[in-house]
Amino acid sequence: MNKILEPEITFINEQLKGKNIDKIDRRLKDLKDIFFDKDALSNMDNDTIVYEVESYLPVKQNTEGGLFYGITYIHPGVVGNEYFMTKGHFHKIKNRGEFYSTLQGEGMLILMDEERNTWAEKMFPGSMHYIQANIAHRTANTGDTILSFSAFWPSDAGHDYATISEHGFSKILIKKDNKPVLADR
Ligand code: S6P
Ligand code: ZN
Repeated sequence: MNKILEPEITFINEQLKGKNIDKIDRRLKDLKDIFFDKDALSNMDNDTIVYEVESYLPVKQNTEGGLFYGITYIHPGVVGNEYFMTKGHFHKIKNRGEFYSTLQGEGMLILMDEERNTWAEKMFPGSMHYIQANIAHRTANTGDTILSFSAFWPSDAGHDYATISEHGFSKILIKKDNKPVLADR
């Protein structure tokens, strides 16, 4: 075989393009269980977009041996004093890791192990994050502009959202004196 092919996707000028790009958005109404301050939440517009994800899924979900790629865009904002953030999840097959690499903005990658120890890593353009197997992960936008990052994960990893939806992380990331602080709930 001697063929020179075009790439299936490109990411030029912050735009992911190609066939089969899957796009989703998550609005406040989809995230009711994750934010701590339910009063603040009830006074906000349910339709506010918190984050968007564009993914390139070249193989079927749950395929062993494949890889997925996605870009997450988290809008700036707070619910009460908690930063806009993703739902967060363990992988369904827990021993699957993941890479994140920050494109724009500033934020925090919040990590929690199975014993519910929670810590965070700063995200800024160019920061790289290796999320080890068996670790729940969530990202929060701590800046005034969109936080965007690339993610690379195994196609059989899947997502366990239920554990976080029910029990949350053991700490929340709040804005205190204009700075992000990991606080006990
Ligand atoms: C997938 C990867 C990301 C997230 C995205 C949204 O394993 O970690 O693409 O899906 O950042 O977060 P969440 O928690 O709503 O999936
Ligand atoms: Zn993940």
